Amino acid sequence: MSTIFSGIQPSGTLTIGNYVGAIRQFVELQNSHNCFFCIVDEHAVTVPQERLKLRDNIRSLAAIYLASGIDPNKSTLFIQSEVPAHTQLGWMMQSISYMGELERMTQFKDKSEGKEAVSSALFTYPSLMAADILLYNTDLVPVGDDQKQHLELTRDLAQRFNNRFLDVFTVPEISIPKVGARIMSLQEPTKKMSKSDENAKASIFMLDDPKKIEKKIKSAVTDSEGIVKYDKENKPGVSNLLDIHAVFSGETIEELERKYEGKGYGDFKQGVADAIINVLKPIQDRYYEILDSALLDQILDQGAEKASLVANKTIQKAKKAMGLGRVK
Ligand code: AQP
Repeated sequence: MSTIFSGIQPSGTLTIGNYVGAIRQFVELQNSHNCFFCIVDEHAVTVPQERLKLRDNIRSLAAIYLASGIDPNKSTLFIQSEVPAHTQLGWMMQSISYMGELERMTQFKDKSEGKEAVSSALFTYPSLMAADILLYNTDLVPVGDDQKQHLELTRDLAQRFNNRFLDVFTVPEISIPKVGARIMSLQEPTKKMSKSDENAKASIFMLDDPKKIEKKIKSAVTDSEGIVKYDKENKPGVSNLLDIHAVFSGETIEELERKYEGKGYGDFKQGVADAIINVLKPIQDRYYEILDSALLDQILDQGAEKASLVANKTIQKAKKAMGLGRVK
């Protein structure tokens, strides 16, 4: 059975972009793969976080994973900072990463743009991400389109390590969903939807109630044409809403274009909102049942233990390959 690793940052409440690009795929994949799903809190602190808020976000993300259908009997769910092997291998990965390749990462450019103080960890984020993935002998990484560049670097680092030292790492493949690989901001549809976007109207959060979802979809930026047609170049707002509708209702873009032919954006937007609410409502109900339960802690404890067993073996191999420590 091949192995899957993927992580999500607890940097805010998840958006429907995170759901579509990541979690939704995970739920399917856990039936046919050995899966490790991680709450990557050490990545979240590469930008400033409020201590108590971060703690809440970590727990909330764990509950969202479970409420969305991640089954702890099939998948290993754990918190990155509870498995120290991540930062250990992260350092080894940094030592074989080049400044030039890290400087080319668009996420670093986007997140550092216009900021006075940028942490060095934000710069070396992709090296830690490579470590996260490589620790588990991962064959496949399901992510949204925005992570493609980081994944390509992970593959380069794995190959570089294997060639320079010993053949320790599996070189992972990337899996990007066919529809909804990049859900865009509702207010600026040429920019991706993000959980840390300062404009709350730009994102639909997985815990938004039905009224809020309807309101945000109604105020989503479209155009003055009044025609529901997929055209990313000229109609980015409508195309984004079509992508969202398709993913949440299971209809194809063509079916939706036919369904809303001759109808205005009002009906279309109501359809988009209904499709999202139908999927999110049961997830939200389960979320509130799980959030404060002792079971959640048990699952995370067991997850950290299971992940550590695999990760520590890889660390031993990687240390030996690099000549770190003593021969035992
Ligand atoms: N808009 C999106 N459309 C599709 N997939 C998306 N992902 C993120 N945004 C979209 C996918 O969600 C997973 C988790 O992402 P992350 O939390 O590790 O970091 P991110 O990609 O930087 O996500 P955000 O929401 O934009 O977080 P912040 O605001 O903290 O930077 C990944 O698989 C990602 O591809």
